[in-house]
Amino acid sequence: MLKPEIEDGEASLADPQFRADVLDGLSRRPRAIPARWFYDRRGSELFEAITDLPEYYPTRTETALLREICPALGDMIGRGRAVVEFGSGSSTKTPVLLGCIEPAAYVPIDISGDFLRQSSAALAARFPGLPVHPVEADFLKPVALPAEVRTLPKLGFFPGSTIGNMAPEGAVDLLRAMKRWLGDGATLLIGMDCIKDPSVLVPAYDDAAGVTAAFNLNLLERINRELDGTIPPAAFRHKALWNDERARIEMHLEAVEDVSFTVDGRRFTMAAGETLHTENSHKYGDRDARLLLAAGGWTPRRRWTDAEGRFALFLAEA
Ligand code: AVI
Repeated sequence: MLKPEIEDGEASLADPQFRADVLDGLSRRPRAIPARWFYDRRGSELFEAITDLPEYYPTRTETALLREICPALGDMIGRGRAVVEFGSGSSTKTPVLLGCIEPAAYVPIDISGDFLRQSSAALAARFPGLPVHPVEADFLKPVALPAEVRTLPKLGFFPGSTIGNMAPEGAVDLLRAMKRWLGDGATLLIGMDCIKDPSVLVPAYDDAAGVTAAFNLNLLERINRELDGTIPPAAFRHKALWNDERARIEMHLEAVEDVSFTVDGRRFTMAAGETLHTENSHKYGDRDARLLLAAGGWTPRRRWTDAEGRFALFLAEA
């Protein structure tokens, strides 16, 4: 995921950026904290559990779609590329892709070193003879690819609709940066979740078993643990809503009563009904997605969706 896992009891080692984002996010109106901070160890486990939920269609839909389009992908991409995966470690999707394109090398990029080493070792065992060059880095900052793949043509792989967690401006900046890092002749395979009826979208982010609620509320536990907070999680409830104007699911933590707490020695007060905005998950129609890719410097060549049109994979050229 986007952020490293943090062990329990590491309050003194809190990431300064986490502290700044939380204090700033609690002070601003409307209150908002970037979604990247969901992913401590517990948050990463809860996200894995989300991907198996009956209501959360994106992961299984994208994986099935990838399997289905494999032969076409093999034909279009050709062999001999270095596959560069952004936010690597999706244990099921990566082997599907690597199995159908005969890559020359695999470069997983992830901020979590432990996770990266584990998934790289598993991949190397599964594809003997494939050079694997893990890069421990935050791909929201400039990334240097390993010297071994510098002269190879690249295929960027950015599955999961992770691009949807960024505001469109940030998404465009990232696509442009990817184009610079991957170089001339690069190709990009990117997953984007499609706009659909809120009766499907909202339950995907507010499941009956309450796993997404636990994922959202875990942010408060993380703040308490790492930033010496006194937030009572029971004073908040998970809220997921579809913002039609911005074509995104929003997740919030809503105060169910007037609540006062401290974080890092600073006091904050929230009135009942006030929310802390914790995530956006943008959904893209066909044209929106093409415009986004074009603004990011990529020319869309092919779009595939599942039979129900829930999730799309785009192949684009630099
Ligand atoms: C990681 N990301 C693409 C997920 C999404 O669907 O936006 C994160 C998530 N949040 C709640 N459920 C899943």
